[in-house]
Order: sequence, then C-alpha cells, then structure tokens
Amino acid sequence: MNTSSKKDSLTFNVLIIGDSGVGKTALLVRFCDDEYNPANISTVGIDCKSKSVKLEGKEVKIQLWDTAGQERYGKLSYTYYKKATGIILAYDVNDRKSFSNAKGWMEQIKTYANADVIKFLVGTKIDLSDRVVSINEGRKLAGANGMIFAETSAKEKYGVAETFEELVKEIQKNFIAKKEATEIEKNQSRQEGDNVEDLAMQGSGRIRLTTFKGKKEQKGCCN
Ligand SMILES: Nc1nc2c(ncn2[C@@H]2O[C@H](COP(=O)(O)OP(=O)(O)O)[C@@H](O)[C@H]2O)c(=O)[nH]1
Ligand SMILES: [Mg+2]
Repeated sequence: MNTSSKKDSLTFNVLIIGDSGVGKTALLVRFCDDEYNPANISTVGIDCKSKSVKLEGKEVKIQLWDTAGQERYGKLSYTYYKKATGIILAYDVNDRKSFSNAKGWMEQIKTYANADVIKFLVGTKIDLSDRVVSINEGRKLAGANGMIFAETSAKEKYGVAETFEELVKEIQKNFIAKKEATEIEKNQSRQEGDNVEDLAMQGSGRIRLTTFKGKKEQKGCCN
C-alpha cells in the first residue's frame, strides 16, 4: 500500500478517474466541502484536495487527486496509479459511453496500479431522469473487476459521504492487514536472524554436526 509518513502523520492517496464531465470534481467538492456548483468549472491539470479522517484513533490525511485533461485513458501518468491507495472510477449513469469507457480505465488500473489498491466503481448523477445504465449493469461490471460499487448524486448529496466512508474503511482494513503482515515478516526474519546468530556463535562445529545428523537420519530411514 502506498502511504507517506511525515513525522507521525499518515497520508493516503486516492485517485479519481473517469471520462470528462462525469462529475468527478463535483463528487470531490461535495465530499470535501459539502458544496455543489452547477456551473461546469473545468479542472485544470491535476487538482488535489485533502480531508483528515481518523484511523486507529489517529488523524490521517486522505489526499484526493482529481484529474483533468488526462480524461482519456492512456493520458494519465502511470505514477498517479502507482501512488494510489484507493482509486475511484466514475461514470455517468446517463451516459452510456462513459460506462463503456470505464472498461478502458479498468485496464489502466490493472496495468499500472498496485495489486492491493482499493477500487471503487461509482455511477454518478442519479438525480437526473435520463438514466441509461442500470444499477445492475454497474454492479455486475464492478463485481467482475474486483471493485466496490456505489451510485451517487453530488447534486442531491446522495451516496457521496457513504462512498468515501466505505473507501476509508477499506483503506483502514487494508492498512491493518498490511501492518500485521509486516509485523509477522519482521518477527520471522528476527527469528531467522537469531538462528543464524546461533549457528555463527557456536561455530562451524555446529554446522558440521547438523549436516552429520541429517545424513545419519537419512541413512537410518533408507536402511
Ligand atoms: N444533475 C447533476 N449534475 C451533476 C452532478 N455532478 C456533476 N454534475 C454536473 O456535470 C457537469 C460536469 O461535472 P464535473 O464535476 O465538472 O465533471 P468532471 O469533468 O468529471 O470533473 C457539471 O455541469 C456539473 O454541475 C450530479 O450529481 N447531478
Ligand atoms: Mg473535473
């Protein structure tokens, strides 16, 4: 998992991708500032907003990377994928093309992101009455690609807080699992280190003895 640690504080990077106009910025602004601006303000370059949340009782920073101008897959630098702890792939439920293109975005995730990245597929703008992508289609695509599925309306505040809440929970689960795995690894290598030290301290005689013992056992077994 990709985290950066500065003095004791943890930062997780979340990347938001998807076609232009699907509502990535609106989603982010709703989550970070609880605001919605109906005017189409184009994101320029890569915009980053952050929000602090609690993780294991400690404050952690979720850094959200909003993309623009790179909204055709293949245009976004692979380092953004690599640095991501979580990725939100958004499509507009009223725009079939943005949903078809989601598959292309998924290929980018598979190619460049880390295997343990937390992936969300999010259908946006469900307040509109022009829906062309059903909830089941979205769910199915998400399931087939190991992604968590959600639908939102940044305008009507629907599902946004819940989506980010779940994302943070998943990051937390992943973080704890990773931490535990690292502890186990550390303990194992410490034990292995002890053994090496043991052998080194007892000199080559011990090593010879071990070899000899092995051979003796083998002999007894075969005869
Ligand atoms: N009705 C509706 N319109 C939305 C919603 N989210 C975004 N929009 C509109 O869709 C347009 C594009 O949104 P924007 O966030 O800039 O998309 P981006 O290019 O993916 O960042 C803007 O005019 C938004 O006001 C939503 O939840 N409901
Ligand atoms: Mg934008």
